[in-house]
Amino acid sequence: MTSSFHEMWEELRPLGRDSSSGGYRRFAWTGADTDCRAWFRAQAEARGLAYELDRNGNQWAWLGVTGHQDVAPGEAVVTGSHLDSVPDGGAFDGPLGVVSSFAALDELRGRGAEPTRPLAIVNFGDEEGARFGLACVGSRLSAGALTAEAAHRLRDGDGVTLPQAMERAGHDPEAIGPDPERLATIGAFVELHVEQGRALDLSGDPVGIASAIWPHGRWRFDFRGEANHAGTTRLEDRRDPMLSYAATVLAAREQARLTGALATFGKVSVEPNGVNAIPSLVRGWLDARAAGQDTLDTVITGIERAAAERAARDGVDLDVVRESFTPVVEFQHALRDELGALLGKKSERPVPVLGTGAGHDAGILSAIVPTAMLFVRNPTGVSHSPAEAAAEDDCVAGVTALADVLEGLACR
Ligand code: HGY
Ligand code: MN
Ligand code: MN
Repeated sequence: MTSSFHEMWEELRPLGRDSSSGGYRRFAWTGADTDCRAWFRAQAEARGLAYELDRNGNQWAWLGVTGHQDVAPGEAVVTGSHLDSVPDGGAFDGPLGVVSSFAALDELRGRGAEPTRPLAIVNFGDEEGARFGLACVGSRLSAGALTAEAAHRLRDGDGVTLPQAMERAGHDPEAIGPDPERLATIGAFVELHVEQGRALDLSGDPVGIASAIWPHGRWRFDFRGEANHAGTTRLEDRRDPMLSYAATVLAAREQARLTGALATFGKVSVEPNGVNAIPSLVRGWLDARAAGQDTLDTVITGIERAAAERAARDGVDLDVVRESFTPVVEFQHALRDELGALLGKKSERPVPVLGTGAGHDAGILSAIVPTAMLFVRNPTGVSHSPAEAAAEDDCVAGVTALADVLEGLACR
């Protein structure tokens, strides 16, 4: 198993990696994404698994059946994650779950375990939403949480629409939409993921089980002022949206500090973006998350109020658009406890159960099918950065844990 993990990891490692930053740029429907998809398909075929590309561009590899059409409702056990990345992302967020899934299958075969239920590995498309601004597009479309019409309106930073990008990558954009029959085959979905925090490092455990995902969303703040000459326009004559934006960034930080939430402006675009011009438009994207819905509402209201007050002082117009939102996810207790019991058999102490502020396809699916997650220790907690890490021993422990779970769920 270790060798199959290692080989797969090495094959995947160069795909979509930027040599200057060392980070990954595996954005949906780009060449790097196509390379990752080809890798997935090759892994499936090398193992004699039945390969399927669904209407939304999610890839599936089935063991024991010729495809989802052979599977009765609730019969399948499915594992997997995603291969796309944030801009200059790390190697583990997503790929660890996909590579571990194939390695866990190899481990099961090595153990001589005989599945009594169909097993599938999935690579969900466009989990990060790095290109079109909305996370988990593949799973949302399949789950009916995003309509085809709304997806058709998505555009990337260059104005390319999602349908155009799909077409260029050889996928039919007219096919996208809900996939209830395929999802109904899933009796349990288990996503393994690198931890995006330090809870396991602090507790000294290589593997943990997810309890819940914080409610989270993305909001776009458009501050419109007036372009003018930086060297000749008196301060009192300016309508400078950069000032309103800057004050809003500070207000977001303050709201987060006061409430124990998280609020981040990580992406900004400026027009005309000239060093000697007062901007006409500053567009900033807020990512906000909190343990509870009430806290998140308080934070967003506070930030919007601060932005509106400052924009009024600056003579700037403000529009705020909520671009995406995922409510709190509480993973199914029965499945979570089953994972705890399966992993507990081999461990001297209970496997830790932890919440996370990060979003996942598992969270989207949890509204429809029983879903659980395994986390693998991240020694620094750093994620969405080239510095993201996991020790090889911990990756191996993750594969073993996933194999134990799949054996327990599917090989009885
Ligand atoms: O942004 C997120 O939470 C994620 O990692 N998709
Ligand atoms: Mn991520
Ligand atoms: Mn991820």
